[in-house]
Amino acid sequence: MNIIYSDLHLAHQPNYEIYDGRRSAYPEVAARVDSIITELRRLGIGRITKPTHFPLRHIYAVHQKQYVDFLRQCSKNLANNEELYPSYFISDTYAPLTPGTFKASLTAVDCALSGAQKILSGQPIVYSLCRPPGHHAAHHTMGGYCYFNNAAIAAEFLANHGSVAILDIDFHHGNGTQAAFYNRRDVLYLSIHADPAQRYPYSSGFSDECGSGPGEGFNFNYPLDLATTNSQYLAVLDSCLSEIKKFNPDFLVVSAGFDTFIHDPIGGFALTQDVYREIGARIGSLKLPTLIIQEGGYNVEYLGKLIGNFLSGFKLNQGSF
Ligand code: Q9C
Ligand code: ZN
Repeated sequence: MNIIYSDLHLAHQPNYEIYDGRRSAYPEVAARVDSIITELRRLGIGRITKPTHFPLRHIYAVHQKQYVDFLRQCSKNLANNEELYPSYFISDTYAPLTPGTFKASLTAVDCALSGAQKILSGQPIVYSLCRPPGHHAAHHTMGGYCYFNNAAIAAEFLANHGSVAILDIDFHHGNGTQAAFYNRRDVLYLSIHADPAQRYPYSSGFSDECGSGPGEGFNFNYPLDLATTNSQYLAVLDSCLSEIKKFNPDFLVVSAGFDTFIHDPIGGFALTQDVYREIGARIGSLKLPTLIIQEGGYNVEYLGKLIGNFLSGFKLNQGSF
């Protein structure tokens, strides 16, 4: 298994988010990556390589050019330690721009695309350790700790070579990813997440959002109760997996968030650490070429362990098919 990682994410370290009108601690911290990489090194389960750089046109396939230009220019013009919430381009108050945001976000995209490239060249599983995460970023909006939609950009890249299913297991609905492929039938989107009536992003992720036009029937949302247990979660995962089998894609992209963990500080179903091995194993049993993209997960102490479990289970079951 290949693991794509770069330390350039360190350029992005916001000091605060605005929650309920007040400044509060920013949960999407750089230490998340240390937690992950330390555990993956300890387990020795993959070969860690740096991303290569890809041209901006891959980002323009998902995001508006003015939005990309704005992010670049704005990051450049900010003073040290300054954080900006640019009204036209934001969907909420959880994604500030800082001087290093553009560079870090571009690196996260490079991690995703480098992973996709490896999948195209025949690797069965790649884990792209993207930070910042991406699935809330839409055509011209940042939000929910996300700036560029790493998973959507990688899926679009893979879609030039075959059909793609995106399975989003972050605690939050991937509103940006859903929107990117809502009217497409060559890219299936499925998401298991907290009921948006109760949790972020509030305005999408309901079960009646099924796709539109030619994409009707190619979008699946599974909103769940906050008290969801391991066995309830696995049953819903199985429904997703049977939809994916029916669709029979050439590639699978997993938007892998670990904020579903019971002790996550901002998310959290009732899922315990061992279930991630089983979640990985079941997804791996599809035996599809799979690109795993890191999304959320904010319990820094456990995060590495959760991902280690997930990838170990995945690898064990997928084998090298
Ligand atoms: N103080 C991802 O997991 N809610 N984004 C903030 C907590 C925003 C999560 C409220 C959650 C965004 C990628
Ligand atoms: Zn999340």
